[in-house]
Amino acid sequence: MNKFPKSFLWGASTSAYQIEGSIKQGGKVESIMDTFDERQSYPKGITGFKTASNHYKHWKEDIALMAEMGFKSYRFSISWPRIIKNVKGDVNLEGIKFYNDLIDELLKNKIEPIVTMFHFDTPNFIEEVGGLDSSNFGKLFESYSKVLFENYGSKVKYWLTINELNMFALVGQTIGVISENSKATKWQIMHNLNVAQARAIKLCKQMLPNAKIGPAPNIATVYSASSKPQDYTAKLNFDQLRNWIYLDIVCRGDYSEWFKNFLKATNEELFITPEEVELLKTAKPDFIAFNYYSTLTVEHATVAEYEKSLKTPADQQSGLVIPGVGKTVKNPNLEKTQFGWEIDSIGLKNTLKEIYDRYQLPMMITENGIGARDVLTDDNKIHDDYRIEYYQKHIIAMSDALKDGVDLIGYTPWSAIDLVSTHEGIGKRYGFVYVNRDEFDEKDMKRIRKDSFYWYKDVIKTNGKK
Ligand code: BGP
Repeated sequence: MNKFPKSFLWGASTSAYQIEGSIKQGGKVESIMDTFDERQSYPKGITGFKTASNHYKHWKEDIALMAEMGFKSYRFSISWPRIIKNVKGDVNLEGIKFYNDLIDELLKNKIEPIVTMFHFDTPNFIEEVGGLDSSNFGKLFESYSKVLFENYGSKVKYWLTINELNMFALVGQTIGVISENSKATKWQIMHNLNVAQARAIKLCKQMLPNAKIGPAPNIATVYSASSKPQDYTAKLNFDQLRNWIYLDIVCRGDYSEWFKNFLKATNEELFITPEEVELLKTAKPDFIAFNYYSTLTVEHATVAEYEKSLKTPADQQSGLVIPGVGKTVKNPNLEKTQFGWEIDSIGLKNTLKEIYDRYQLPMMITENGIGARDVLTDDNKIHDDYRIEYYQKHIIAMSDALKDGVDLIGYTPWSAIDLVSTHEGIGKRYGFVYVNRDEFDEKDMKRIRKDSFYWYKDVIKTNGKK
């Protein structure tokens, strides 16, 4: 018997730059992701963010499909460059209207909007004042947050600050979120993002006392590749640099002693003002949202190995090396997706328990899912039994964690409908709904329900009983 509470927020997730398309329409200005095709090291031209799933035009149809699946919630991101036009903060009213209509349509369908305020698509105008390297980033993020809270605060209860803040520091280059002009260290960028996040949380508390706001990093249990003490040490350190430092700062209000020592040991220094120290102390979240795809297995790595690894870029789930700390290796005990990401549903249960144990805050899983090369049959069907199997196992793991007492309030897997992968194009599909386009040919964008669509509909209807 499963343990999902009646109010459980079943739904799914997307992000603006990966689904909307229409990057030059509706008054949207350029973001760092709009030019990713030209900058990335993967095959050029496959990312397709320019058109993506053209949700900008198909949003009503897409929400109707979510309603048909019985979604209780929908986690989407608002595109900062669709809302703010320039460094002065001028507001794009067309952009405001787009999300207003979308939110109204969700509410009409009794779907709770869960809004990510910033999901990788930094507006390019921020470069004029130093981009992510500068503390100006946080100031501009706060002004943008104010516009969101003013316009949508009466309708949106759940706010997520920054998607996968940890990935900026860890794999920023691979997924294209760090500008080529950036000169700051990854830890300074992380700090500037932490301050931006704290500014948004503080403002939210002031402006919207009934709203709930939280961070949304990618968190994953870390295994030691062996029982060698060196590998276990790598596991402990990796845990910190991959997971905890990003949650400790926001939940506990200060960088941990571990992180301060790490900076000393690596001769790095953060530029932090006394005002920032105060701000970080006070801006506490109401819940923790996190994205989970798989666990990581690590072994000790030398600095030389790190240098070597720079030639093969890491992504969110594999190939990560932290100099002198550790590197991820394959886990022989786990199955893999077509794209080599390991599948570990027990790891999800453990990750939930680890987070809850450490912070005792309500949690939401805001991403989880399987990227695959789905095949459209001649009679327009997608038999994605592998996706159903993946979700089935992860839902059991969530139920088990609930039985063990964790406070989990929602699940919005990735993704509601097909969209463009961060760095592997439209060929890597995640949705419950197929969007008819391929890597090199934009077809009609027709939406087709996958087998997993009907399966998930039943899961929601029975509150996870399947
Ligand atoms: C997360 C991101 C998403 C998403 C997902 C899957 O890190 O928050 O934006 O795309 O990973 O990754 P990918 O698209 O690379 O397969």
